Amino acid sequence: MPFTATDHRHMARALALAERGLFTTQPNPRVGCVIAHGDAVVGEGWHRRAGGPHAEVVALRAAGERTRGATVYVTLEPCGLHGRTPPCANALIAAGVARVVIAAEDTSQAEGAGLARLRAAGIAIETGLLREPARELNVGFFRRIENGRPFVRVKLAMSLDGRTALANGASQWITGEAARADGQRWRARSSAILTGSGTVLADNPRLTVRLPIACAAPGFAGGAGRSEAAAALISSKPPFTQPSPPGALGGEGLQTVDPGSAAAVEEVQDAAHLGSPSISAAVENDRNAARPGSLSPGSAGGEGWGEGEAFAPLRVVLDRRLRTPAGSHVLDGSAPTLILHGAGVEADDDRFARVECFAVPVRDGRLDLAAVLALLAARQVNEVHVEAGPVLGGALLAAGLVDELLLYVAPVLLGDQARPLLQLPSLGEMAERWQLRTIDQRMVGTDWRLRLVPDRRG
Ligand code: AOF
Ligand code: ZN
Repeated sequence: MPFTATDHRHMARALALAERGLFTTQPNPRVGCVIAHGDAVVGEGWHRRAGGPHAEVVALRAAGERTRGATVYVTLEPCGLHGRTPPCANALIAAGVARVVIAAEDTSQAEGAGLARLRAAGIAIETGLLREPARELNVGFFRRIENGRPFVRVKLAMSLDGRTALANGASQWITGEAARADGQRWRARSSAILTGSGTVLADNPRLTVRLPIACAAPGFAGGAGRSEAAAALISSKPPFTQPSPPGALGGEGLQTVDPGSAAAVEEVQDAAHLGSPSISAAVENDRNAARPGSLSPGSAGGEGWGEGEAFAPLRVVLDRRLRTPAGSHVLDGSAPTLILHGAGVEADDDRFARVECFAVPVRDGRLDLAAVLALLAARQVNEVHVEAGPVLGGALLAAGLVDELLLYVAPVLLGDQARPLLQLPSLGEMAERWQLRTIDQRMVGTDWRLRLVPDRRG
């Protein structure tokens, strides 16, 4: 049976709820759930953190007695396996729901037979409503489950003439404050931040998440107290819009939005504008609820996402010879940190006392990048955010391991002596050129932000 406008509206709402877990659910997926009788919503929920109740359970609790005969809209197939919490399939059966509408199938639950159990209990199951945006919201989770490696997003900042630093290495700053704040939000949604020892030596980055406080704090209401960054994000509406791929709705807005900010509301509206018209109404409904301070307890899992609740991404440094010097920020113990090095290399001092060191195979004189990603996937890393120099960025691209380039372009010129964006093998003919596809383009403050997907070559 085709999905109705009501079905679309409820699932869009479930997606907006799921997106509130953007910074907190790792390594779990972001999942939202709406329980309804026709147009009337009787319960809502979203998954907040690993170990906590799943979206369905939160929504069932909110609905109480009104679950009997209801339709459940959930952005991910209900689980049939007992993980950190009991299977949602059982809870749905016990609650007496009549119908379950699912956006995306959960490929990690193949063994769980949750759907078969629901069917056997006489519950009608329908799948695929807004599947694409639901998968987009969990790109890393699905990449890890289905491909055995994390989703790799490489962040780069360059001048208009494609340079990332002066010849002497100076690079702070090419892009403006708004672009740098935007970059922080992409860091915040990732499970790990990856760099190379060259970047550590050159820039001594912290690789921690520093979200603008006004965006992160509960009760953020925009207006006068709004941070620079939030304001910048609000003004970052695209002057023109790429045609979005079918079903890409909200992919963009939903995935970049900070659920606690007024900017979020604006960006979700962008999402609506980019995608299916059925999203707009749900987004409109979510307008006020998107602010943590205005969530009613029980309606969507209690109060919203707050400061200090965000997951701290793992800092990962590729350092084959353990060159990271004492005093580097990445060694300060302020965030979980993993230093990956070649076999047989050992530090003869206590530089690494506050971090974990781990050996990975070396290939052609470099750490084997596929092995690095497999290792991170085994540690439940969903999205990797790469902030590195031209060597590591180029090597990842050349190895076909980049899923997305997040490229900030500043309207400045650094000249031909300055350093290039990516180090890639030299090309003999144009047919060998690297082809990228633009999936989003917009202004962030005074800079451009492009999101690009490398097309596989050959
Ligand atoms: C979530 N949140 O709302 C749903 C999930 O270890 P557990 O018990 O938290 O189970 C995690 C798995 O449950 C997860 O990988 C996914 O397959 C399934 N569904 N997970 O974190 C949710 N509905
Ligand atoms: Zn579950």
